[in-house]
Amino acid sequence: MALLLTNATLATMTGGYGLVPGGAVAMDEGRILWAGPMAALPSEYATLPRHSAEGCLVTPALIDCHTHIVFGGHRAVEFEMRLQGATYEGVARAGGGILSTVTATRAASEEELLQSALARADQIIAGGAATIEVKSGYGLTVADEMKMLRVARRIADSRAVSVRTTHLAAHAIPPEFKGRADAYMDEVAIPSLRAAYAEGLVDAVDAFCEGIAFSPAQVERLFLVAQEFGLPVKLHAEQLSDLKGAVLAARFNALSADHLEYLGADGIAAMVTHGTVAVILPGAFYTLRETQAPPIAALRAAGVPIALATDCNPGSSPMTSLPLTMNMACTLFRMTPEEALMGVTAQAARALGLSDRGRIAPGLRADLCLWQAEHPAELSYRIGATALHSRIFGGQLVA
Ligand code: DI6
Ligand code: FE
Repeated sequence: MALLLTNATLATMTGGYGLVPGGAVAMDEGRILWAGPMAALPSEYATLPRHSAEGCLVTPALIDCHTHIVFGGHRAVEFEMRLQGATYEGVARAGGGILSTVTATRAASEEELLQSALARADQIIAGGAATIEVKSGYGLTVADEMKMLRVARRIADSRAVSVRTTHLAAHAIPPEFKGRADAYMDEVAIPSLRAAYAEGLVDAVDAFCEGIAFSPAQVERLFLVAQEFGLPVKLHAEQLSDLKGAVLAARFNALSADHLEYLGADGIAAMVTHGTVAVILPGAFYTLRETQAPPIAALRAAGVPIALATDCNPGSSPMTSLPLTMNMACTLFRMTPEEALMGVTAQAARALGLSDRGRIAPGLRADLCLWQAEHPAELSYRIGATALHSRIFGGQLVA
């Protein structure tokens, strides 16, 4: 159905905020036909059915480009342990952490996983998202990784949201492979990628490159298989130490390298050369009470696109709000509110390899957010408030 959205302050996110006061957006068949000041509306769109934005700020719908929202159980007890002095890495090495979520995820049925994932998706959507990336990585068997990816795909069947799936079997080494990470790569991570790809369940491939997870050499073997399938790669890199994961990822023309607290100058240079987006995850930094911030100023100076995401996961970032993510990125990392909004729209789209969304421009998907706000900086400025008025998804008004 065609629609003309009127009486809006547009933030088109084309080269910065791209503010258009008194703006309108014409759309049809799920796509934006035209956007600009109402005074300049081409006559061919004047007869479209109208919907007033009632003076709302209108932005591209937000994109959460890094989440782990499919999982069983929760980790509130680990949260308490860390408050009593345990560390994230210590809990992981003692067999808790990610592995406790693996146990709960393996035990859960596909239906149970879907219900809990939908509850989290609903919260992310309530913060303005229309596209959510969802990773596997808590199954760690071929069957359980496929189960997670199937659940991820099903989220889009029952909600007004697009889902992009990422295979992350190389997330942790399960107990049955303890001390045998290479065998895990050969017997689970790579076979599960082949099987999930054959079923059409994979849009991208990711891994956790870290002392408590996989080495760059192990990740490279997985990336070679992704390359064979023509699948784009991403990498959890430099979160807790500098293993030169970003250099490796960039060499494979990765869409993004994510976390990056310990990223060095060599990683930044490689990301510039290969157009790899930096995905910054302030929720994990905050939860783990990290002290080393990612090198935002150096990334900015080098011209690396910077995206933001919730990293919603039960261990290091039990967070489901992109507006709160934006606030944290500004306050903790000194990103500007404009960079933060770019980070959850245009740059998040790049981090997913999606050129059809993330800005308000002709030809792009008509995924929009209407906010009870006058200026886009308000979205980053408020703490924990949701100023979302309503959304338009694929050209249709949704609550
Ligand atoms: N880094 C993270 O922050 C999440 N995964 C990863 O590789 C944490 C996952 C968890 O603790 O459950
Ligand atoms: Fe993550």
